[in-house]
Amino acid sequence: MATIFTKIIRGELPATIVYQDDQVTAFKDIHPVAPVHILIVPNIEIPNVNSVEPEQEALLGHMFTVARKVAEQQGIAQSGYRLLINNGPDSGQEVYHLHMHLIGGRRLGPMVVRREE
Ligand code: DGP
Repeated sequence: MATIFTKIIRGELPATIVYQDDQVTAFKDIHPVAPVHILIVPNIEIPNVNSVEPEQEALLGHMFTVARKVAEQQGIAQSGYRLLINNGPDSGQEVYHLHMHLIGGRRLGPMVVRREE
């Protein structure tokens, strides 16, 4: 079964794609938490960081150069942005196809809200 992101990458489901090459695809998050909220996704299915392999290091590094390009394209390279990867249940990962959130366009506040124990 293809993941929902694979279907977007193949053009089988609609999405606003802002960048695509033979290794990664970047598209707007359907539930944005900020004015800019883009998902940068490898074209191959890697469930999450627990599954990454040493031979995928070039691909994983490429996700960062694409993040740089997309941040510039979206006009937030200088104002700043956050890159975030959820991994597993405690993180709230919903889609088990590795993806980097690129979030910006406003002051983002603390990375994780401190919880009173
Ligand atoms: P995560 O919790 O890190 O697994 O984030 C999954 C994100 O994917 C979440 O912010 C919403 C987004 N998302 C889920 N389904 C779709 C979809 O069909 N299209 C788009 N563009 N984004 C989606």
